[in-house]
Amino acid sequence: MNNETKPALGVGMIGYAFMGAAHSQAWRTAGRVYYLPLRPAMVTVCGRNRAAVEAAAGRQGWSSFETDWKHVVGRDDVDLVDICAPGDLHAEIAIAALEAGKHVLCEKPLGNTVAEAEAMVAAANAAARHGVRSMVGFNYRRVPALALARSIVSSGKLGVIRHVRAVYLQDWIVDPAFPLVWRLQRERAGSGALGDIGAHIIDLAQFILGDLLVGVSALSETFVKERPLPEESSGLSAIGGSTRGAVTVDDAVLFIGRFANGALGSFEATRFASGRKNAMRIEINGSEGSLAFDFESMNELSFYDHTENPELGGFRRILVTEPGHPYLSAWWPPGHLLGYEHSFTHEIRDLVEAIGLGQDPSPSFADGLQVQHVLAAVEKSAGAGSGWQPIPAPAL
Ligand code: SOE
Repeated sequence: MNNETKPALGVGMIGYAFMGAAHSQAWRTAGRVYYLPLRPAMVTVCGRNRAAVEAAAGRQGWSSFETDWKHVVGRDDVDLVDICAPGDLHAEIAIAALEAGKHVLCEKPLGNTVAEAEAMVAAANAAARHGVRSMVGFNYRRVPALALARSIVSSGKLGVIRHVRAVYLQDWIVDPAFPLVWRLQRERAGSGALGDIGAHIIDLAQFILGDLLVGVSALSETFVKERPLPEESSGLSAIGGSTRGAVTVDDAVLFIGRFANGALGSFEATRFASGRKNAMRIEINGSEGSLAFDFESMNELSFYDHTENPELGGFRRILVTEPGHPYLSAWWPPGHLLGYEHSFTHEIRDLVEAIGLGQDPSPSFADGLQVQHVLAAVEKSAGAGSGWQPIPAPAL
């Protein structure tokens, strides 16, 4: 039976910018590459600006468009609401959708605060009792090389895990003339680099290790304190009536952490790593070996086997394109590579498969809440300057 004869899963997406475009690509593709128990139907996309969302509907492949998310949640032809809106809208939309009996996919981070995430988890748990499913969109878990890293660690091949070191480096706001977009406003985004890209490496480290952080100590910085207001500066408070506003989130955060099983972690998330566009790297060191991943070479995983003869040993490159590698069986012959967008197709594939099989997708809202707790702990530590030991200036 091909996918065309499967029952439809009506999808309504809120938001149509970068994440909306990435999710649209996945909704268009997943059912054409994988056999799914349900056929995704791209029913409607929602945005406040009518002209812009109508154009997005045509460009991204949605059958209709809405300008009020409440209409999406109320539509009988929508079975799943996909939230690709800024973080300040996640909780309200997700809770309303779950209470209306709609499955929910919500972009990361789950909410802007722990309280919001807790309310979302409560709504998800109540909805799950009626077979309504929910997932948070940590898409990098579905990069095949990172899914492979998890299976290697869980196999015990690396032995006892001692270190995780992860960075997520961007540079899109290095120019102080870059405007005060929503990602730079606490009331919209919840936090800056920490919640936007730091959330990814926190989730990835915990996912690959199968272990949770139990404590952190942090530093953060806002290098550029104010920026020009964007055109649509609705609700932004200009500084002294000027055309500039205060940046109310972190530009960069560095933190260390300890995992429940004893591993030590070091993490860096910044939007000021000049020259690094979307450089996400993670390395795991264990008593028997190590793994290293660099998103700029996302089809590769470096593996070091510490049990090998050191004179013949060293990191070797695994090209993660074999049919037996995670997600690869549906794609191309070995050596033909995948991209960023495939992680979203894999995410949607796993979500639709779980819904069709009556199972809870992963990562759950509860997983998203756990990341939210780490984000809050990092912010609290950075704010308290806890553990900070000043170095005396050299005598002149
Ligand atoms: C912006 O930093 C961003 O779009 C993140 O929000 C995404 O989660 C990341 O995948 C790419 O960069």
